[in-house]
Amino acid sequence: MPPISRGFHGRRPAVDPARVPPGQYVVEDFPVLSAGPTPRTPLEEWSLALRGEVDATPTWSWRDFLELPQETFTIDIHCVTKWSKLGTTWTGVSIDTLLRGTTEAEYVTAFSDGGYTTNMPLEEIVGGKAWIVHTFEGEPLDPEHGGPARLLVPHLYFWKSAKWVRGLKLTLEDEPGFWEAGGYHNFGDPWREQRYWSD
Ligand SMILES: Nc1nc2c(c(=O)[nH]1)N[C@H]1C(S)=C(S)[C@@H](COP(=O)(O)O)O[C@H]1N2
Ligand SMILES: [Mo]
Repeated sequence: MPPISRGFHGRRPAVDPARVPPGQYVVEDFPVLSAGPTPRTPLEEWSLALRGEVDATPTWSWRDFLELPQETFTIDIHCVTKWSKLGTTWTGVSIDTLLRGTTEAEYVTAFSDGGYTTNMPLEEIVGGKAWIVHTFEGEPLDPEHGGPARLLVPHLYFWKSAKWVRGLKLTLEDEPGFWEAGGYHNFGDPWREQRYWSD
């Protein structure tokens, strides 16, 4: 028996404070944050596309997508509304695997069923830093969390991780996405607390 009661907090795994960006708190649950209704695209109609300034603009069906090399990894995620969730495990396809061919593009806009968009410099999603994921903790990703597939860019605030993603548009110029045009920071680094335009 431990000498001191853990009180009303219950049993919690120890948190390494070095993993929690400034102003964030750690949650055990997985909050849902969606700007609109959850789209339900049947898998037979689903596709993933590369568009814009890239010399190969492939489209993958659901089956094609699942046949690409898959990676399973465990990572921390940080929402601008201040929750962080540590040690989440995902399976999906690295953006490096999707981006064939050369590109002059400097920026990328992810686009989703339902019209959501989010933008970032292209270099933020290559080099093993981002994936399109379809499995969370070994189970198909819930529609509420972006299933069948979402972008995952864990080193930026979670609004960059577009749910229900259907493609990536590569661009020469930066094009602010849904929340970026609505007052959220254009880059969104949680370690620099880049939450809003003014940060
Ligand atoms: N398509 C789409 N993607 C989205 C959003 C959205 O409203 N639509 N919300 C973003 C925001 S603000 C956050 S914090 C995360 C929330 O993901 P979750 O609901 O899985 O926690 O998804 C991001 N991706
Ligand atoms: Mo968010």
